[in-house]
Amino acid sequence: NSTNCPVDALAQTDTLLEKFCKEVLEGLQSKPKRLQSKYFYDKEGDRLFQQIMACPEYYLTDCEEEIFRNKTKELASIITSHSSPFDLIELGAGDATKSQYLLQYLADTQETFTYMPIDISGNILSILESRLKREINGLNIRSLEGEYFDMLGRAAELSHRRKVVLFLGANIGNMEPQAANAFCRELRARLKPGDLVLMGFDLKKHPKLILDAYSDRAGITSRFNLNLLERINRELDGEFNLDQFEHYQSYDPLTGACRSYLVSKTDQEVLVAGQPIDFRQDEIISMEISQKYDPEEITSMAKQADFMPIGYLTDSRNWFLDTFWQC
Ligand code: AVI
Repeated sequence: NSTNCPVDALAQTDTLLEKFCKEVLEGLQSKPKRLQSKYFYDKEGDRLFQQIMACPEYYLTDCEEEIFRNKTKELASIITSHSSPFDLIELGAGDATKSQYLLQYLADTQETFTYMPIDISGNILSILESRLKREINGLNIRSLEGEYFDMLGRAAELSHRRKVVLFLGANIGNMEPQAANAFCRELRARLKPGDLVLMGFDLKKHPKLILDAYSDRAGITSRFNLNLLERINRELDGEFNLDQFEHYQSYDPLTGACRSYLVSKTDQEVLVAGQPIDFRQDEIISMEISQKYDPEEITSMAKQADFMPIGYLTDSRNWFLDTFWQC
């Protein structure tokens, strides 16, 4: 089977690395070629994503931060309106810049809860954990490294309180719309009546604003995409020449799909984990979707997954929306 990894060249016991290898080879042997954006986030990818969030064109973080900074009390009151004790679980917590406002507020108002950040990057979790312990007095924190649902299962073993699940930063947009619907259904199936979800969506807006956010002038988004090829070189004995690929971004206002690609500049053969991968000049690798929604689509996504939308908050420009869904 040509998609099998030559695992003898790799650490046999390292199942994460084996999965990475298998999924990379499957993606590069598909037509069209694709890679999964969840693999962007190694140490260098984490660093580049921090830089993207600080780019003037990348409005998403500023918008959601504005909601969490200016509307902390409203957010907290929806969470605590159900008077039973809760734990806060954050899927794809990253550096938790936005949720930190909420955590601080809940800690200041004497709520007793455990914060369980889940992320695929152990590197970002350890940075996060030491910062939050330093900055929020007495915060109970239990980091969980791994894929969302594996770690949600682990969180359910550790917590017997009502669950409030945060899924912020428009992370849902990094799934194809059908996969996002399936994700919401699965999330609902794993929660119980009374549990709450707080989810962040980037809204449809002027196409140029969206396209600019993903093709910043400083070229950081381009490096962020190319870093996955570099990661493959580092971890899977890849032989990509980064100069032979370029970043291309598109946004389709009809569907709300904002997509990134890497384009091969020449005909070339690249070895990855010992397997030859052929590229034609101008052939693309599909890298990431950042889907944009309108409020009606968000409501119907909630309903098809059997959640009840109970409230939402937006930033002052109406560019970003955080919605509460009740189980
Ligand atoms: C993490 N995620 C929501 C980001 C986004 O906007 O899709 C990742 C990203 N890709 C390029 N820029 C930012």
